Amino acid sequence: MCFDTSIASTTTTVQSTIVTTTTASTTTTTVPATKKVLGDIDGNGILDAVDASKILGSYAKYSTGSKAPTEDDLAVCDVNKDGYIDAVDASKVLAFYAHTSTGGKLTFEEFIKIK
Ligand SMILES: [Ca+2]
Ligand SMILES: [Ca+2]
Repeated sequence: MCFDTSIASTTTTVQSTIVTTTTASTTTTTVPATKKVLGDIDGNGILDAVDASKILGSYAKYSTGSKAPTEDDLAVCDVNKDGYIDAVDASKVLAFYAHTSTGGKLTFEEFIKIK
């Protein structure tokens, strides 16, 4: 007699236990490095006297020579791109602030180029 090979298809219902692991997403509130806006030190999207004074603060900090500005500092604070964070950068921000507050429509980049 022939052995019946047709195995009764055992429908194995694999009970996939969907484990909803709530991964505690540590939301680090660090601003992405790509979102650096020239001159906007405090990152509030507005260039104003606060940013200018922060640039001056950086200038004071770095002028002692005890600490060198980081790439990020330079990227944001060195608005005229001369490699130094100084009063010139702060005054550019202030001048731009004056420009925008009097209805000026130039972007900061455009403003730096012509002023
Ligand atoms: Ca700002
Ligand atoms: Ca500069």
